Amino acid sequence: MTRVEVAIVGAGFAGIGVASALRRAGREDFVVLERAESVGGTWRDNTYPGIACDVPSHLYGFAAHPNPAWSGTYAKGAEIHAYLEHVVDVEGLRDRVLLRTPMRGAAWDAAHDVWRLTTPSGVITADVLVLACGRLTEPTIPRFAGLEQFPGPLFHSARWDHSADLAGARVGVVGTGASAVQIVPELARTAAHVTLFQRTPAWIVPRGGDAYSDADRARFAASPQALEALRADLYAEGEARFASRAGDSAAAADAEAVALAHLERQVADPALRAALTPDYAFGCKRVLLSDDFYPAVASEAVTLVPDALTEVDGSTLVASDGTRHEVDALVLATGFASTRQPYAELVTGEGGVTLAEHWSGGMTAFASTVVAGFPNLFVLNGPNASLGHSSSVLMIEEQAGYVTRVLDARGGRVLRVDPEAERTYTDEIARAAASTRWMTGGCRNWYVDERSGRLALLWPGTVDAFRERLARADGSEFLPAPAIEGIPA
Ligand code: N01
Repeated sequence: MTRVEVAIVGAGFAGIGVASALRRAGREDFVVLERAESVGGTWRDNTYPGIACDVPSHLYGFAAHPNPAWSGTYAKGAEIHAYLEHVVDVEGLRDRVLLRTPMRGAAWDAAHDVWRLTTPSGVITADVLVLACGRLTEPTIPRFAGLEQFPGPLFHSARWDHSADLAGARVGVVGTGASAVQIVPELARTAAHVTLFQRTPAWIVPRGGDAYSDADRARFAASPQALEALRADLYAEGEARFASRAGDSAAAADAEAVALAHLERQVADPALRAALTPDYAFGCKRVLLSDDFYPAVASEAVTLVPDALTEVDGSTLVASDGTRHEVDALVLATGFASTRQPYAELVTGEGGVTLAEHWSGGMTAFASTVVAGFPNLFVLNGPNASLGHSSSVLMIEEQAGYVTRVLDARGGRVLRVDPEAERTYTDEIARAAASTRWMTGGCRNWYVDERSGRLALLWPGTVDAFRERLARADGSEFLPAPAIEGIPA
């Protein structure tokens, strides 16, 4: 049996971020459980053609690990995966990461005030449990009638089957989210034909960006100050973008005009343009950045079916308008189970209540990080910790800072979140979210819990506001330790 102070579950950006923060704060007694063969989370799992990050590379990394070697304004998926491997090495975390070690369950042992984690290689006992399991990890596969009988290659965008030869094949793609807009232009270049099923068009703005030259990279390497200044500029640009994504109608109208002009410039056919024009508020769904999606859709290589896929009949895909489309392969870019995280089923807190039960009306946590009924537990990237306007890594860094601060102040005490603090914080979020486009924009998005209608995934503010909110958490979110008979509390 392994005994540690802190067990972190997941070795993606969040797990690596919190492990680095612990180490930098002088904590050594921790392990990171990773179910897969390597670290990297999203950037290990998503290997589809065209994968890149649509957040600028110099903002999409840890502040403590600027990377002068990024290939361009937007990093490719494989580079980001390599970056995370590099951070694990330079932070000295390699021997702390237990690969191929899934958490099968974690239960609070109230008799001993510890978490007991079940893994295939035995039980790990930890004072503190950090869930850094990701929030877009579990592919959503819609239940299309006949899907199982589809005769050709069939896979989800996050489980790309590189053994499938799609060059020269007729490929069906379902979905028009951030993954699909990167995949479709690549497939349009290589496949015989692409048939794209669009249930809801996305708002798309120009991406721009350049490859960095060797001279750029040398300049970044020679001047850490230049890199820091670039990151600060990108941060400020991101924060300025918040208004257009949230509730400010003037800012949204400006951004919407940019998106419509982009569509008009890139798609000449009015009927196709109409089919690609969203009928819900700008910002309600994640705004996408792409310069090559519209040209691909407008090209001969792609047929846009402006309807949902509803049925699979052998190798024929049937859309909700009844049209039938023959394909050889099928790619499901249908997103992820965001509101019901599978890890929540595995974690049992006080009184035998699972995290999934506690979250039956949607995920909640005080400071987006600590949960009533789950002592000494932290969740990263879970309730209200995602962003629609800037880099998620910034949020992870803030949460990791909160974890180390709280642990430093803990002493030996068990941290029990005051349920009232969690409720008040949740109400605060609901008030801030109420007038935002995520709630009022007339779309379906992965940020809102379908059971309660609450904004459960997104932080409804700027990164600065999150930092300020966490700074205001002064420890009163935790219940005082109960008095022990004979010893004053
Ligand atoms: O998934 P999604 P994603 N017929 O849920 C459609 C991040 N990300 O993998 O909108 C037809 O956005 C569904 O339609 P609708 C980013 O945070 C980041 O693309 O529900 N379509 C939708 O169009 C992003 O938000 C990067 O009506 C069907 C699509 O499937 C998140 O990951 C890159 C359908 C799912 O879109 C998820 O993006 C990639 C059907 N029957 C991803 N069923 C970066 O660059 C579902 N759909 C940082």
